[in-house]
Amino acid sequence: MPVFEYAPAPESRAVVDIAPSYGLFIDGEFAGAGDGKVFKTLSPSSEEVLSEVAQAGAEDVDRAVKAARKAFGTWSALPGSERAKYLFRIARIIQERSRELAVLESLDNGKPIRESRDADLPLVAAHFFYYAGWADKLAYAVRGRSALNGTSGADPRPLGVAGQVIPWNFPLLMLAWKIAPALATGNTVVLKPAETTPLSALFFADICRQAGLPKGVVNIVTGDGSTGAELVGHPGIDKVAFTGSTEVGKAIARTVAGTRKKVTLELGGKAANIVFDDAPVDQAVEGIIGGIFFNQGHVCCAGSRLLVQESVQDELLDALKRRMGTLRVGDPLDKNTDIGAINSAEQLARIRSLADAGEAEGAERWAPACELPSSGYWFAPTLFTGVTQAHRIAREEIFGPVLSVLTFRTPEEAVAKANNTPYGLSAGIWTEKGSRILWMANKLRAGVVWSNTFNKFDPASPFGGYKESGYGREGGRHGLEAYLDV
Ligand code: TAP
Repeated sequence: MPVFEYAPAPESRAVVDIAPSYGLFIDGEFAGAGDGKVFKTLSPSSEEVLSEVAQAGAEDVDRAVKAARKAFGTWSALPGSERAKYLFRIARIIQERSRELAVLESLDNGKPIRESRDADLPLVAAHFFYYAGWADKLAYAVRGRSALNGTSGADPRPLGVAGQVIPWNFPLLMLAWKIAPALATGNTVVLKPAETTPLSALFFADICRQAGLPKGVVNIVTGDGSTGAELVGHPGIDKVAFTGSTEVGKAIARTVAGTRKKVTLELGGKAANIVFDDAPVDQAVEGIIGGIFFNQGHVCCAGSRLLVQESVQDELLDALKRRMGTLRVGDPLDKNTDIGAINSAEQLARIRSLADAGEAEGAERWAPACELPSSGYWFAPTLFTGVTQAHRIAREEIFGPVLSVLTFRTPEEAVAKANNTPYGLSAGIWTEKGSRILWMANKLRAGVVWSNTFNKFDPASPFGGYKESGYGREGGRHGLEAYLDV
């Protein structure tokens, strides 16, 4: 495997101007936390401190919720066509500033610039365009509603103030999934980005000002889990939208139980990517590579379990290993990089410990020869064979570039193994047989099933899980219902 030492790329770096410190964005203004607390955000590829960011406490969260409440009256009263204009404006500014935002995201998160530029940013803009289009058509947002209550043509009502908490793996994209439908439906928001990736949300706050969005409609409170818990528990919010781990999702469900708050949870996953013996090997290999190594495997719907039909196991694994040997790990700002930095020291420690557990439990570990950069957080693309369903690497979400390979003989066995997980977010099927795809898609307990592709996203398509992967849907028309009083 080629080795790429981390070397700052001055040219790309110059397109983004990161201030030495940032305040919270409340009621249209940036200001420090009431108690003056701050935390540092660093680049996981170099461990360089990028900026110092305000750590919101209970009083700051309270101020943000009150600002959102004050703004709700006028924002929700605007005709949908007027709200749409703001969302279209935001979408266009995101496109105009996409180079800057892509570099920022790669610096703060560690993801390859090719991915932030070609996947994250276009999808972020697409979400705002898509939901802008819905803002004046909300009477059609809830299926069957007009027929049920006879209010044909009347818009369903927004919920009020949404408290939104997002993770670090797709910082700006998760923000777009949350903020675009909330604003289109007339809600106002307080959003908390993850502690390790706060910067793109703060740049987005600047975009809101640039777009002339009325004060208080979007508020950004940066901080750690304690800030998230303050927001979720605040009595002034009407809706909680959370994306993150199943563990924190369960804690949030307990917090909001018995309150008036409506909640949607997008949680973890352990997807099966299922390859049948009639699948074109080269195409399947590309899908497996993209399924697990895209975004360093920090993807809730990552195809982290490869289920391969026994008769093609050897051929497929040979081709997969050859392809893994061509992956370039290193500087996220290098356009040739395939796998960037692991987002944090904590996440790296978790990936290492689960990979070590895989070896200790008897699975066979393989990685291409790979010397990793000396500073920053890195993990080589790794493959485990001889994995059984009892192994931790087959059961637990690793959220890193680690693939566990299991085999099956019959479609029934593939379905049983794929469904043998507490999660149910996504799955992939590789076969030439259309009837088998339909049969499998019906049997798989996964919110999204891809066939002969993987990790394909579209703002018009609903996304969400079964079982411990959460409840509620984001994206598409379904994503509007989560923000409407139906
Ligand atoms: P978490 O540790 O759950 O953190 C997610 C967010 O919740 C962060 O902003 C975090 O703040 C905050 N938080 C932590 N404790 C909280 C609490 N008690 N109350 C309220 N908020 C709290 O997850 P993560 O490590 O950032 O992200 C990885 C997980 O997200 C994976 O399990 C992944 O599968 C899941 N994920 C799911 C999806 C979908 S769509 N299903 C998409 C992306 C990621 P701090 O960052 O400061 O801890």
